Amino acid sequence: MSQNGWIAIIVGLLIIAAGAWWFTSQPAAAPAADNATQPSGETSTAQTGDTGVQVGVDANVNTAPVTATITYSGSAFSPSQVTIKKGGTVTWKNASSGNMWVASAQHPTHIVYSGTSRTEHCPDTAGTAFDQCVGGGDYSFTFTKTGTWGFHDHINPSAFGKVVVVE
Ligand SMILES: [Cu+2]
Repeated sequence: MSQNGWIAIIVGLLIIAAGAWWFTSQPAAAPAADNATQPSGETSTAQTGDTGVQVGVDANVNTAPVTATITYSGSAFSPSQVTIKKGGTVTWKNASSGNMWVASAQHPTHIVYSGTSRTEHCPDTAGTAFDQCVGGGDYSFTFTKTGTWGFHDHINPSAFGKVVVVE
């Protein structure tokens, strides 16, 4: 019985030693796997997602450019939509072989941006009406009103687009 008792103690110590070895050797590998999968898969994605949304909203408000360039091919504007900050300037490059006449919606009056019709505001020497007022080459306009402002080529009204002006 006493021999069995010693055997039991030795076996018990071996089990404890094996358990201690297992616990000390296991964490070395396990946390590495945890770090590789769980934090990046769960915690870090959640944080990135939250942060990303926050930054994305701020970025849209704060990083709207103050200038934009739109190229006209003669049949279409590219890009057809741009977003700029209030006070920013959009330049239309005429890459067509003919004339371009950029103007505010609505064709043919061009009344939407300025509140005045084409016959009232052309020629607009102050440049406050969103209207090129004549067929020609490149055109630039500085937007002082927030909103979504449609435009078109008055010579070819099937070509159109919009300028979004944000605060
Ligand atoms: Cu027009």
